[in-house]
Amino acid sequence: LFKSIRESLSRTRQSVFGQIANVLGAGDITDETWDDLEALLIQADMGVPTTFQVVENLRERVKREGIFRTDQLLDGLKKELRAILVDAPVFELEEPRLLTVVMIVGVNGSGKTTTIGKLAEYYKARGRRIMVAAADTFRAAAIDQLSIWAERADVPMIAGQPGSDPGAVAYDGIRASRARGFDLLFIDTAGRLHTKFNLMKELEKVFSVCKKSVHAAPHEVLLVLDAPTGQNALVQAQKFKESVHVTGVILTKLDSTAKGGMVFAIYRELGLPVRFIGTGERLQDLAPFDADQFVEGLFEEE
Ligand SMILES: Nc1nc2c(ncn2[C@@H]2O[C@H](COP(=O)(O)OP(=O)(O)OP(=O)(O)O)[C@@H](O)[C@H]2O)c(=O)[nH]1
Ligand SMILES: [Mg+2]
Repeated sequence: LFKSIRESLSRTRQSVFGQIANVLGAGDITDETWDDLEALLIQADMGVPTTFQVVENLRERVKREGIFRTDQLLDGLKKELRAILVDAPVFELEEPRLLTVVMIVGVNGSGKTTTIGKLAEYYKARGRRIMVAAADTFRAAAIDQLSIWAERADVPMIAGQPGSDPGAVAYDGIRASRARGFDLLFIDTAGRLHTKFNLMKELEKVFSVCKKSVHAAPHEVLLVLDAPTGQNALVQAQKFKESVHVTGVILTKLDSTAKGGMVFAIYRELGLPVRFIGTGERLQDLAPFDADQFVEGLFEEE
């Protein structure tokens, strides 16, 4: 059974957003109300600039709508939170074409390889013909790890020798997908040494191989961010954005953290849509992101 976004928000809800409803007990709105709200949102890992914007917009809304009691605030807060999650552009991964190429990038341990297994399972169930390519060639174990997930999802994998050129593996993946009629290729990449120029250069190479080999490829470059790392993940994200054209985020391990507020910072500060949420360690623990469900899930028990 697939775990829902709401279920994986239970820690975030219990430790922070659930408290907001309590803080907004009946009474008149005062300066203290705004201070308390601000403190809670920052505690939710929403980031300072995003928190300020939400609170500022809510204050304007309150003025406009003539609201003066705290227990009337929650509804407006939900609307302001929802407004941060602007509608995403078309998800190219789901557009019909002969071959869709998707690069999966992110620091080591963020959940790239696991997520590729989950994505393969998810899209296979939707009738796609999927192949995966092991372009994380830095570690010998990385290839084995992807092959375990490929086997679980029952999809074929293309790999090279450990230490071989990641661009060549990506190229082989593209060629094999075409030759065998697969329409969706996920490319796993290395995550080590993200502060060194080397890794970013490798990613750029993989990117340019995709670009040269398939029209408009890579069609998506999905950055895997580890929710428990909170605001640090945003700093990493900027580095990846500087070297490859990142098109979206997959936020993993939401189930094991209270830092769900990060989603708002991803939209507002990185300007990237969240496409999927990692909800656990199993093959099925992946949920497509839904902004309405997400905002409701922050406040409501199942
Ligand atoms: N709870 C939870 N754990 C997850 C989730 N996604 C991944 N993990 C765990 O995170 C750990 C790292 O996952 P990997 O897929 O190996 O990460 P990676 O980015 O490929 O790491 P490198 O190959 O070292 O760069 C594993 O123990 C996974 O089980 C998730 O959504 N929830
Ligand atoms: Mg990996």
